[in-house]
Amino acid sequence: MTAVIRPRAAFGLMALGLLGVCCSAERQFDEAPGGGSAGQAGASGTAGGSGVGSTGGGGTAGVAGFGAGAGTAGTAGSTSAGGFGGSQPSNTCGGTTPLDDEPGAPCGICDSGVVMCDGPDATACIGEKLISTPIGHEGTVSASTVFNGFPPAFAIDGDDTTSWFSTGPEGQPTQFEWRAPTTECFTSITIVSNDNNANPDFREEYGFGQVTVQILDDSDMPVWSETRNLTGTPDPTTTVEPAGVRGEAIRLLLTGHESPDCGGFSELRVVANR
Ligand SMILES: [Ca+2]
Repeated sequence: MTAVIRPRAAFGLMALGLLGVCCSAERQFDEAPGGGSAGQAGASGTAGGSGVGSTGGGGTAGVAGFGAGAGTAGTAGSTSAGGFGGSQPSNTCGGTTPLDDEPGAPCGICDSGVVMCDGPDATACIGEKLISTPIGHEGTVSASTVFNGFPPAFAIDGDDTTSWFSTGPEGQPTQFEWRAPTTECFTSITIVSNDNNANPDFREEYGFGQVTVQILDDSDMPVWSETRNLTGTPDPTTTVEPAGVRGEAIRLLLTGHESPDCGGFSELRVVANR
């Protein structure tokens, strides 16, 4: 290393010439210009978290060497690996697509099923009851009027040659009620005419002009209703399909009596999902 002559060195040379030896001064002069040690490499950055997708942080800068001269620069820390791509889950099934129905909620006919996950981005209605069951014979029946010898029970005996008959118009709709032992999920209600009555004389002119079918809840409040015309005679066999309405009774409001002294039908068919 070439010594640079500085004022202090000049003084040293001068002192050497004048005073002979000044070792300590010369030793300091020889060692001072040496370079510092290399800086430490920066630490590697921390990898980004899984699923977040952010890039990992850069390494920290190397530490400069010590000493009078600058040390070599520290090596920058290696760049960390980026996080895995993708977005964070945003629905309760683990996917990112908004779900149509929330898992755990009731679903299906009469809320008989439960919404469950069907993969990360879909749901399905599980456990829905879809078995159509004829239950007309399980009910108890009554009517606002009864023609002697033709009781309401004739309308649920499974025989379309027998009919219930009322005593004719009564200033308000004639009512026929069917009541279940417990709540049912109604899907179909059919009124069968007198067309096949055992007595041919009863087959025509003993029907009605219109029927309103109501489903009643356990407080006898209507929760569903549909009105149908019964044009012609015998009345057309008429079916209404509530598509799954929970209730405990069915009420028919019958108007437009075809005869002033009698009117009825042969069967009330009731279907429920169980
Ligand atoms: Ca019958």
